[in-house]
Order: sequence, then structure tokens, then C-alpha cells
Amino acid sequence: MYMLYDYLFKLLVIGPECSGKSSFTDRICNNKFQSSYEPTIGVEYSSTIINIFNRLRIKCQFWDTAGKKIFIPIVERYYKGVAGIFIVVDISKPGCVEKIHFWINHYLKFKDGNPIVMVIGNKSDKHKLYLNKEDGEALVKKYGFLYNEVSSKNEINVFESIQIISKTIFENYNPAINCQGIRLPPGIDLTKKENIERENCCCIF
Ligand SMILES: Nc1nc2c(ncn2[C@@H]2O[C@H](COP(=O)(O)OP(=O)(O)OP(=O)(O)O)[C@@H](O)[C@H]2O)c(=O)[nH]1
Ligand SMILES: [Mg+2]
Repeated sequence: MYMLYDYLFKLLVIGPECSGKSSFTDRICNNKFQSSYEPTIGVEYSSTIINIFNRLRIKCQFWDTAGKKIFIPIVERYYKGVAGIFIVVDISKPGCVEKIHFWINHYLKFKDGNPIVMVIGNKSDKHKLYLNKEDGEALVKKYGFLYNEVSSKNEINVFESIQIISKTIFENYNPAINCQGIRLPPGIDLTKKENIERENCCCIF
């Protein structure tokens, strides 16, 4: 199978159960939305290729974790070697702020390196919301995290979110010191800065 991309970013999706982690991932990877709830068992993998800055193809590799309490010990193991993390919460549920704190603390306890973190306030299409965008941004600011309010159902700000996190990962990427969760196709030297301007790279699996 032939795959074309310039960089591969390993991304982790975490958060409470039923918050919309799989829906968010499915919207990005397949542009689909399923209204029935099928809880994730353990961890699911999916990927897609996006374009950033109109010139770089990024393969986004998603590790979509289960939010049910029984699976939380499994999530701990997936922090290793990721370039970015989405913490997805359902802002149409009371208690969503406490859940953001819980998952931020979970991240701080088990994190590996310094990935770019974006908290996603999902289900913005719902009538009653328990966190507005300004408060969400203020809440995550002291950690240096990004925040976005989205609807996976109606595709509001979902593609924007993957653009923002990918651009931020790329802009913070220093080949000499920070390659965590970032890979180039086989045969390309990750430590050579000129790879950033490279075009039309092909890799074979
Ligand atoms: N209204 C609305 N419903 C959504 C949205 N995103 C997800 N849902 C619904 O919320 C439910 C849970 O979505 P999932 O994506 O399965 O949630 P999850 O976080 O992956 O759940 P676990 O895998 O159990 O941790 C499903 O019924 C989805 O259809 C959204 O943006 N708006
Ligand atoms: Mg899921």
C-alpha cells in the first residue's frame, strides 16, 4: 500500500465516557456522525491525512480511548510518545468543568514529554450549555492548553480544531530537541531541518 505524507503526528483522544471522543475522531477521519452510542472498548485506532499551510501533508494517527472508569488504567499507558492530546468533554452536561479538571490532572500525572494539549468542549449544538467558550479558554489558559468549542454532530469547528493543533505541533517542532510523536516517512532523517521544506515525499508500507 502506498501512503503519501510529509509528517505523521501521533494524537491521543481522552475524556469522560459519552463525551463524544469517537464522534469527534470519526468526524475528522471519515466526515461521518452516528447518533447511536456505541461505547469504545479499550482503544480504537484511526487515521487521516490533512493539509496544513497549503503545502504540508500531515498523517494524523488517532488513538481514541474509552472513557468508562473501568478503562482508565488502560488510558494511562497511551500517553507515551504522543505529539498532541485532545481532552473531549460534553459541555451540555452539568459537571463538565469538574470533568475537565479531572482529565487535566490525569494528564499531568501520567504525561510523557510536552505534547500540545487541546481541550474540546463538544456538543455545542445542544440547547443548554454549562460552559461558554470564554470560560473554557480561561480555564485552560494557565496550563498553556488550547481550547475550542465544537459540535461533532453538526461539524462546527471540528476540522478547525485539527488544523489548529496540527499547526501548533508543527510550529513547536524543533527537530534537534523535540521529535516526540512526530515521524517522517521511512528513510527521511528527522534531524535535518531542510525536510520541513521538502515536497512530494512518498513512503511504502
Ligand atoms: N448532540 C450531539 N451529540 C453528540 C455529539 N458528539 C457525540 N454525540 C453523541 O454522544 C454519544 C456519545 O458519543 P461517543 O462519540 O460514542 O462518545 P465517547 O466519548 O467516544 O464515549 P466512550 O467511548 O464510551 O468513552 C453518541 O450518542 C453520539 O451520537 C455532538 O456534537 N452533538
Ligand atoms: Mg468512544
